[in-house]
Amino acid sequence: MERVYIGLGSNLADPAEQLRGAIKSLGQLPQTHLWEVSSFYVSDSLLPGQPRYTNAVAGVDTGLEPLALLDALQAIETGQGRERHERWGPRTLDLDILTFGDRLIDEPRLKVPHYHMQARAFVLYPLGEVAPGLMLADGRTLDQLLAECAFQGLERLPG
Ligand code: PH2
Ligand code: MG
Ligand code: MG
Repeated sequence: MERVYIGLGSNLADPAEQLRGAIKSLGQLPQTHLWEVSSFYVSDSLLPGQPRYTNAVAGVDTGLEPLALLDALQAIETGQGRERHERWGPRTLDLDILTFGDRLIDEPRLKVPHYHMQARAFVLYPLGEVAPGLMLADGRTLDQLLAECAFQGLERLPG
C-alpha cells in the first residue's frame, strides 16, 4: 500500500455536492482505503471569468499502480459529468494525484508531484490539514511550500 494525496476541485453544478459525491466514490475504490479528507475551501478561479472553485484534499492508501489509480479517478470524473473542452475550463469535478508515496512520475499522462502545486494555495492549505510535515519525493517539504505560498483569499467552509 502506498499513501496518495488527491486534490479535489469543482466549479460547476453545486461544487460542494460534487466533492461529497467524489469522496463517496473514493471510499469505494478497489484496493484502496480512504482515511482522511480536509475541509472544503472556496476561492476564485486561476482563470478569470469562471465560477469560484471549491477544493479539498483526500488521503488514501492504495495498492493500485499510479496509472490504474489515474484511470479510476478519470472514471469518477466522467461519471460526475466532466466534459473535457478547453484546458483549465470550468468542470464539475477534477481529481488530481498530488503525490504518490515517494515516487517521482514523469509520464505523458501523469506527472507527480503535481505540476504547479507549489503555487496553489487551494492545494497546499488543505494538504497541510491532512498531511502535516509531508516531504515530497523531490525533497521539498510541505512546510517550505506553505511558507512561500500566500493564502490567496481562500475561504474555509465550516463543517
Ligand atoms: N483549477 C483549475 C483552474 N483554476 N482555481 C481554483 N481556485 N481551484 C482549482 O481547482 C482550479 C482553479 C484548472 O485545473
Ligand atoms: Mg486534473
Ligand atoms: Mg487540477
